[in-house]
Amino acid sequence: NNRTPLIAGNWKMHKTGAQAVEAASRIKTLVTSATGVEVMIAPTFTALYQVGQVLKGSPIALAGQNLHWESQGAFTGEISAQMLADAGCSQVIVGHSERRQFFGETDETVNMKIKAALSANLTPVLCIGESETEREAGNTFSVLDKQVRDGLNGFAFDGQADIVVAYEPVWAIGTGKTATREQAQEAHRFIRNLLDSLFGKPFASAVRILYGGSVKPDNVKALMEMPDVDGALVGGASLDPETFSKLVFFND
Ligand code: G2H
Repeated sequence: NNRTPLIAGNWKMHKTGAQAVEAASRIKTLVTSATGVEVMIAPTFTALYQVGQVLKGSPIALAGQNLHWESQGAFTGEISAQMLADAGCSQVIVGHSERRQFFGETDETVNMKIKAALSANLTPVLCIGESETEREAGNTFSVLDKQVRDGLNGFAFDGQADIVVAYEPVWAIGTGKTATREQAQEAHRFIRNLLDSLFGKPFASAVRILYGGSVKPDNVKALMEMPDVDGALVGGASLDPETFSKLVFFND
């Protein structure tokens, strides 16, 4: 395939502005010689603008961790796609399992956010994944099917729109448990086939499907060798620039 791997760091609720700037500058230096791989980092909202200034002129993409679906209005505490773009973002994480679990996000709100991101020319990183109970009950594929179908409801591929999907089995997030690479590949293949049936082959063969959930330097290479694993969405291991850069150089 000709998909460019994407290594994405999700800093979650970590780092002050100064700490974020320091880490971003260090990452920028460490990954300058990386070729054939795209890098993205998602700091907190309050650090976005500053980190964007640091990353200016570098190929590292800046992303928000969430957005609201309206462009502006009386929505206290929310941030719009336009505001993320204004702060320097080109991408945004949508529907992360922590947002679904702790902040009441549903496939319907995720869908509105996907549409808002696309209309502001931000690449959404749509996060999906089953819980431990759902996997044990044998419902992994039906859960993924619903999350993809409802999350991307109304989307039509026009040859342009860039969407990234992140498969993050909830039981592997921050727990130290990683899905085996065979489990990841099986889920990724299922997602790609579904995207093919919903939006056609040109979209399905171009879309990057990232794996997320306790990705670390010692397991990234094995995961990346799987044919439908196109990158990683990394939490814990993205916080330290040296560790994160090892993920970017997964092939070395
Ligand atoms: C999954 C992942 C990043 P971690 O949430 O989105 O976090 O790598 O810490 O499991």
